[in-house]
Amino acid sequence: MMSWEWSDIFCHPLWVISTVILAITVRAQRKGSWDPRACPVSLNGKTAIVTGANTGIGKFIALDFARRGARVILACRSEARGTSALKEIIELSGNEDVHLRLVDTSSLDSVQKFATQILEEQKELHILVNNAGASGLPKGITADGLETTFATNHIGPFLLTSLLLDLLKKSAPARIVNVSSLNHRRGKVDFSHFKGENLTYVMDSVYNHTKLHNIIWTNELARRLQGTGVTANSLHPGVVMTEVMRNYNFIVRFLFNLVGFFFFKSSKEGAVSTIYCAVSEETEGITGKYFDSDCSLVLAAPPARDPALGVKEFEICERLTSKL
Ligand SMILES: *[C@@H]1O[C@H](CO)[C@@H](O)[C@H](O)[C@H]1NC(C)=O
Ligand SMILES: *[C@@H]1O[C@H](CO)[C@@H](O)[C@H](O)[C@H]1NC(C)=O
Ligand SMILES: *[C@H]1O[C@@H](CO)[C@@H](O)[C@H](O)[C@H]1NC(C)=O
Repeated sequence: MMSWEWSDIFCHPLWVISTVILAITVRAQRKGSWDPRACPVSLNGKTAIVTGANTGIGKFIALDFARRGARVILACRSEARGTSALKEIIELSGNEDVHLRLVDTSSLDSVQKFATQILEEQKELHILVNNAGASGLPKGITADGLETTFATNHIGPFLLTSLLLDLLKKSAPARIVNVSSLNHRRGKVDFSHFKGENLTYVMDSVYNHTKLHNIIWTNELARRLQGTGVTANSLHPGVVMTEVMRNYNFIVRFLFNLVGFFFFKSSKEGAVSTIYCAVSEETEGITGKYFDSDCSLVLAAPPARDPALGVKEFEICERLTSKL
């Protein structure tokens, strides 16, 4: 009679060896992407805003801009976490012109206040990185009557960008960069989602929808900005070990970290495609495009490239944010 244990399977040398080979192969594939350290572009005299800059890739994006000499505004939700990121970025970059401003993108009121403050304080704005986003948020409706993940990842950033658009135009050439995700390919367009209708909360589905809307919106924005000197692009940062996962339970995070140790990018690596869109000479003047995590130009999913959907997207987002 044969008997076996799970450990016989999982600890089998062949399994271990093939996993290690696979991990090394996958890691090796990350090489060859654009290298921010080799990019000489200076941001002296430029002003940049990075949302969600207190942690993960947002922090590395902000640090890169600070090292290039930009005035950097960290747009963060938590004052405590924002302050510690601020100190760290100033220390590492030696640039004192880095500032913390608070915003919670899930609240239209908070976005409005943030934008008002920026418009009062800044004469120019050259780079806006919409990086803040969350996945795995519990089901819920915000005070504005919007679904929580949609409000945080999409409608809040939409309003923020709209309110800062004139300042960006005035400062042209300027760049808007939206951190989307490969997950957008699994997203579906149903505008009733914005108010929390017809949604199922499984396997990141809501996050995936919001990331699709990010690109639809960005592309329509790019069409509207033709000729203004302001560009708008979106990108996939890569599968990054970030605190986007912080809303998941311990087990999910543990597994994510375990797998991630081998296969995922660090936050620093995840920041690269955003920095590429925001500062590189290669992307100057490029607009309405979607970049992969290795900085290559790729086609977003078909709905994201549909101009008719873009028009509708704009109409609906404007209506939802216009009661202010
Ligand atoms: C979404 O839900 C509403 C009711 O909340 C329903 O009338 C509508 O048909 C649904 N739409 C889709 C696409 O299922
Ligand atoms: C969301 O996207 C991720 C990554 O592409 C995928 O693994 C997951 O299954 C998607 N969720 C749904 C409900 O399609
Ligand atoms: C860029 O595109 C849209 C998606 O939100 C806009 O809503 C938003 O202004 C901006 N942000 C992100 C994260 O994509």
